[in-house]
Parts: sequence; C-alpha cells; structure tokens
Amino acid sequence: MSSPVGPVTSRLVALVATTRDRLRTPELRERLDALVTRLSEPRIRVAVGGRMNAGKSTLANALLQERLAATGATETTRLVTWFRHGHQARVRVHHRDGTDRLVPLGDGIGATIGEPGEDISHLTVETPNDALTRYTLIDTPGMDSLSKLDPDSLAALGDADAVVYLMPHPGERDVEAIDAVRGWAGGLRLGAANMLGVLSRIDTLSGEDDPWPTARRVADRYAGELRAVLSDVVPVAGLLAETARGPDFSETDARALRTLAEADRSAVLRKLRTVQRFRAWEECPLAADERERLLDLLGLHGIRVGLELLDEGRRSTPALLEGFALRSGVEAVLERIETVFVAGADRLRASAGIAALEHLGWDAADEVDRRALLALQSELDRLRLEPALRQVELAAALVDLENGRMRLGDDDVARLRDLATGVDDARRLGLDAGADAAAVAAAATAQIPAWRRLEARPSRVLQRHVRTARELCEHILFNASAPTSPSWQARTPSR
Ligand SMILES: Nc1nc2c(ncn2[C@@H]2O[C@H](COP(=O)(O)OP(=O)(O)OP(=O)(O)O)[C@@H](O)[C@H]2O)c(=O)[nH]1
Ligand SMILES: [Mg+2]
Repeated sequence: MSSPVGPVTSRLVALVATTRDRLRTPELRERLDALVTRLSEPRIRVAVGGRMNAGKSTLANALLQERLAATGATETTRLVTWFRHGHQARVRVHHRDGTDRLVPLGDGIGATIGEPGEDISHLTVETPNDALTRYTLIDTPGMDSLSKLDPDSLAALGDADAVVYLMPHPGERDVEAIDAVRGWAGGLRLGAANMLGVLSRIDTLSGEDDPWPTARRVADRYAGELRAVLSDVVPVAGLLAETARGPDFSETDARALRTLAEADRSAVLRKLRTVQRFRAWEECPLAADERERLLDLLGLHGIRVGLELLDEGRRSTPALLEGFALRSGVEAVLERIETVFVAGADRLRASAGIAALEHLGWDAADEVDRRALLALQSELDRLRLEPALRQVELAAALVDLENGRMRLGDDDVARLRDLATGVDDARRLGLDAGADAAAVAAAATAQIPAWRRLEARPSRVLQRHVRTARELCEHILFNASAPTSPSWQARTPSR
C-alpha cells in the first residue's frame, strides 16, 4: 500500500494545522480543518475526465477490474462518482445541503441513483477493491453535457491530485475543455506534471482492421501539440481493456469465439464489417443472443482481435484475456498511474493543497487572522523551494513555452521538458533511468551555468522559469552528492 502522506505534504499539513490554531474566525478554521482532512487522506485522488461519451466510465472499470461504473452509448454518468477503498460495499449519496444517506451497492452506479427531487452533489462508492488501495478514483460526467461545461465535473477535476483526460477524437473542444479544467484548478496547477491524456476508443478512430498504426500516429501528434498540458497521450481500446481486466468474459464466451473462428473466415470477416450485418447474419453458427453478448463485451474490433488471438494459439480463457489486455494498450495507462501519479503522490498532493490555499485567499477581516495568514504565506514560499514542488512549477514553464510567452532554443526546450517531467533525477537530466550518482552530478553540474546565463535575459517570464530550472538542478546536484540523505527522491521507483 502507498504510504499515506509524504514528507512535503506532512510539512504542509503541519503548517496548515498551526495556522488553524491561531485563527479566530470559525469559518476560516473550518476551511483549514477541511484542508487538513483532505491532505491527510490515505490515498491520492485520480480523476477521469473528458467530453461526453469519451469512454471515461469504461476506462474507470478497466482500472478497477470491475464493472462498477455504468457505461452506455448516450450520456450516462450524470453524477460525479468517487470510488474509495472500504471494507463494506455501499454507496454514499451526498446531498448539496451537506447531508448524506447510504444505499447498498447495486449494478451500474451513476445511471439511476437518486429519488425524484433529491438534490445530489455526488456519490461515493466504498468497496474492497485492490486498485483502490493505491488511489481513490473519481469518475466524472462528460464535461460538455447539456452543451456547456459541467460545473460539477470541472470542480471534481479541479479538486483531484491527478487527472486522466480521455479523448476519442481529439480536437478543438478538448483544448477548450482542458483549459477550463486548468482554469478551475487555480491557475496552472494542473498540467504536464499531473495530467495524462488517453486517446480512447481507438477502434472507432479509423475504419482500418488494425487501428494501432493510426492510433499511434494520432496520439503522437496530440502528445506533441498538447505537451504543455498533458504529460503524454496514450492510445487505449477501452472496451477491450474493460473486458480483459473484468470478471465478465467467461468460458462460454471463449467457446463462442472458438466456434466463430472455425467458420468460414472470409464470411465471418465480411459480417464483422458492421454491427447490423453481424446481428442480421442468419446462417451464423452462433445464436443471436451469443452474438449480442460478444458485441457487448468486445465490440466488432474485439471480436476480430479474439479471432486473431485464437489463430495465434491462445485458446484458453485466461490466454485470451491476457491477449485482450495486451492488445488494449491499457498497460501503458496502468504504468503511468503507478510511476507518475502514485509514486509522485507527495508532490502532487502538496501542490494541490497549496493551490487550494491560494484559492482560499489571504484576506481576513480580523487582524489576528490576517497576521496568521501572512505568516502562512511566507512559510509556503519556503515550502515551494522543495524540488518536488519546483517540478510542478516547471510544468507552468512548459505552458508558457507552448503559448509563446517564453522563447528558448531547441536544446534548452528539451532540457526543460526533461526537468519538468522526468520521474527521477536521472531522467530529469535526460539520462537513462539507471544512471549512477556520479553521472547525475556531472549532468547537473553541466546544466547549471547554462540556466544561469539565461537568467540574464530581459524577459521576466523566462527569468522566473530558468531560475526554477537552475535551482532544481542545484538541488539534484546536492542530492547526488549526498546519496544517503533521506529525501523525496527515495520515493520514486526505479524501473
Ligand atoms: N468500440 C468501442 N466502444 C467503446 C470503447 N470504450 C467505450 N466504448 C463504448 O462507448 C460508450 C460510452 O462509453 P462510456 O464509458 O459510458 O463513456 P463516458 O465517457 O463515461 O460517457 P458519459 O458518462 O456519458 O460522459 C459505451 O457504449 C461503451 O461501451 C472502445 O474502446 N471501443
Ligand atoms: Mg460515464
């Protein structure tokens, strides 16, 4: 299990708690109490966001290895739904007036819960699920439901520590939606450091039998175009991932696939061109309900993949499931969630906490309160020097680069990108993951003067960011020279 609160977050919690005790206004105290509670949660919050019908709930189910979130072809998720680890499976219905009630956990959460007239703000599903021992997952309604950006979704994404943003066909509206999320999150907190893009439903992207070449090309293009705000764009066949990792695909389904594989292949492939043809296929060796079930579990693309897997000799149910998982691309998402989000929990959460404090504002009517908040502000300035948090600041530099507010040569851009997004010191300096402390120290030493030279440029924006880059390098150098000192670095996994 992930350690509850990391060192930077612990320092922040202590600061907030001390300030809270000095405050006189009950309302302010309550807000800081709420923040302490949020920062002390045992797991980070990973939210799944995107436009309507992007495949968010499907991916959520794939991550959870259970079909807990309702999925469907029309607008399906209407309420922000939190999935938290709990020993008893149940749903908490939260009302906007702050009260809540418990209901048993049924099938397909999010579609039908709630009584008429009940004003629900969100749901929390508590369930003993393995994935939820690593992070809390938040499924959100499509951001553009009702043809405008949904405020509940925006708020949920803004309150998360990290976001997986899904796009079936990336486009202008996604850029707009991502900007809106970032605006809500308080300036530039969400960005390349804590937002991962997923190119979803890749089988619907092109009409080709093998969707991967196009999917990779499109994902790469968007990873490039959106690199200021997304750490990467990973292609995924979500439906295949959901079935591969879920409990529903049975021996009976495997048998149905094997029967289909034994039929005349060219006829089968012709019928698999469209859902209508497959459904209307009268001489099919499978009954209509068996075909319907395969469509539901795998889609046309998944059925074709199933036939290919059988041709490769994957005949048993476990072998097929493993093949589906491999062909879905979901491993890459799981890997990023672990190595970037879960491993970076401390810095992600501390920066979310600082953003929440900034959001609170520093104005207080009471003189004592004002002084306490001022003291907190200067402590926060000190805390921001933590390298873990500097990296989050550098994500803002990437945004400024992308928007043309700052200009750098290609080499410096590459170095800055590594510094801002590398998951360990070696990779922050553009070295291989396994590089030793001496190599890291040498690379840091080599970079420092280059950043210092750039600090002399007239642009304020540039000065600020390259100073952050230089200070980060200095800290890495310090770390590499004193490898036994306990530090935030110890928490990043080696790959
Ligand atoms: N063909 C195909 N269909 C998919 C894939 N992923 C999801 N779907 C289907 O697309 C539809 C929408 O998926 P959902 O997961 O409900 O989408 P969502 O983003 O949660 O939708 P809202 O909650 O309404 O915003 C469902 O019918 C899914 O079965 C995929 O990879 N391929
Ligand atoms: Mg949904």
